[in-house]
Amino acid sequence: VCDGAPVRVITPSDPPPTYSDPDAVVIVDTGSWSQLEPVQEWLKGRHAEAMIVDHHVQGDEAVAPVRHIDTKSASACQIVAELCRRVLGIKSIGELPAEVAHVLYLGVASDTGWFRHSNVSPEVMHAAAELLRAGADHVRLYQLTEQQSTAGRLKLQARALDSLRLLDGGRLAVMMLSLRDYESCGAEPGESGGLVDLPQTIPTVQVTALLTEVPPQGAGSGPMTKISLRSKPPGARGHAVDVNVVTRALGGGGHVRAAGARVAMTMEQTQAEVLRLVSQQTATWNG
Ligand SMILES: [Mn+2]
Repeated sequence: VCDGAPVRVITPSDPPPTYSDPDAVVIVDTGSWSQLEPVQEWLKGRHAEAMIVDHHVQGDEAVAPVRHIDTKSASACQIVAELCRRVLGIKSIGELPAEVAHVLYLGVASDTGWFRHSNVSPEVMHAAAELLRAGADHVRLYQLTEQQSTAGRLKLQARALDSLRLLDGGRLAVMMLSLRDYESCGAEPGESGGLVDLPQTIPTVQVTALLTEVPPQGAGSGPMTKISLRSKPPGARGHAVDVNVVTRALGGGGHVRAAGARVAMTMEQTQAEVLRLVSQQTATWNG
């Protein structure tokens, strides 16, 4: 995606260099220590130079002294596009350099489910139009991100769908993927992205949950489950589940419509907890 741009990717196995001494650190799309853990020590030494640009509700105030947060933005890239416009002193986002617009378009498109989710707004469509005007290659981005499936991922999708259970009177759809499922499908841990959305095609379903078994974190560690939750926006009756409330009760966080957590439980125990917390919200619904 960043073809030719001077970008360096840092991963937990390839940590940020201790010698590097940046003038500023901008943290984008998160503001919580839980998600910044691999670089937490590195960041703490650069606290005075750190800034957050984010659109999530959650965040730890201690992460950075400057926090630019707009929870109404569909995507952090939408905020970054506007900041770039101001930094460059140009009239519109449509005048951004093409290589900058290109990567920002990907953030805007993927955070809105390619302009289908409830967070789509006139503002985000306008930003997307301007990013196209600036030269974002949307066809190439779609191929690079949405048409890169593997046989393993498709088999994993079959496993997930096969595990589907409808609970809470058909309002909650739960799918589970064990470590053995990944292994037998020849799939990598990251290959379950997007699967959580699939049961939303069932009309009665209000909340979808994908529970995945987390590999043991060392000798003697107990079971761990990763939870991904999605909820549909209010329908004709005006009912909707706030999945952020559910994951917060389990030590996680996110958005009203999309949230996640990691818990020290088996997948079956996790399902019971998710069901209990979702039905707390749906119990007040009439019909
Ligand atoms: Mn985001």
